[in-house]
Amino acid sequence: MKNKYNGIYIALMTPFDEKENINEKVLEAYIKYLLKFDIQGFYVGGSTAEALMMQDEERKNLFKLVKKYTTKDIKLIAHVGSLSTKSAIDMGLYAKELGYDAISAIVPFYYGLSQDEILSYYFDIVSAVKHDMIIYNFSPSGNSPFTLQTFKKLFENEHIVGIKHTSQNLFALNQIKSLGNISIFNGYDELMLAGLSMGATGGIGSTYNIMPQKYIDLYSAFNSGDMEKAKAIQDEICEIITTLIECGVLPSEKYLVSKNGFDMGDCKKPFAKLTADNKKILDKLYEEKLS
Ligand code: MN9
Repeated sequence: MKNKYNGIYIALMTPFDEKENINEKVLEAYIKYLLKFDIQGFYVGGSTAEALMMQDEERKNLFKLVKKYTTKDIKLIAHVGSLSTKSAIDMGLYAKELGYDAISAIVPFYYGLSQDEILSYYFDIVSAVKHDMIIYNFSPSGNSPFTLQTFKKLFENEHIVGIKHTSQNLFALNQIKSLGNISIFNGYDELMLAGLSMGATGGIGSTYNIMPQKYIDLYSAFNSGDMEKAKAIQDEICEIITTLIECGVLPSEKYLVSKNGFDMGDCKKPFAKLTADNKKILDKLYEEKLS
């Protein structure tokens, strides 16, 4: 049974102190708070965690801490994607040993890889780690690094059980769905309802950190066929995300979570700090729509 990861997974943020080290106390308190919501899992060490700006040892430490603080029976997916296959395998083995349910990996995004090279990256990881793998389909350039034929080959592998589809191409999501009974996570939160309509079985998102209940409600409204409610929630979400994009998504999310009492600190360099003007805009957003 490949399709076993469904529902709402928060792409967990990493709180940092002034020296850009993981703030363990805040992480523990923040996880405790998020566990009060009816979510199915955490996606750990992804884009939202700023993991691509961390060293491997720090990424592994994050896996260890999140596992330790997650005291409820929810699923944990460790993102181990790296430019280096060896690093990805090393982090994957570590996450599996810690008891993570699955691993996930972005495609190596620096060199232009051929489809065969992309295939061998994923096959090398899963044949070494032998654990469930969720492909992370995201490309900042906007073009999918994968062809449909590549997806077909990937999903024939017994370990490759799902995809986090962070792409505006929802026709592609639907085509991927037709390849087999796999778990499909919608990746762009502003397209959550559209992604579900085209076949997503859940969602993984960064903006879930600032409004988890909205995604839980949207997902359940969709599943119970209450499209009007689902659409109304999606509209609210889109309005909020428009402001986040205007101010910078990750720094804004950290600022808003900090307003909820969890001091996330600043994003790692080279992310810029929020300007005073942006903070004013976000204060207003928080008061009007998020508190
Ligand atoms: O994890 C996130 N995508 C990336 C998913 O970080 C690349 C999304 O949650 C976006 O941040 C969000 C805003 O565009 O949809």
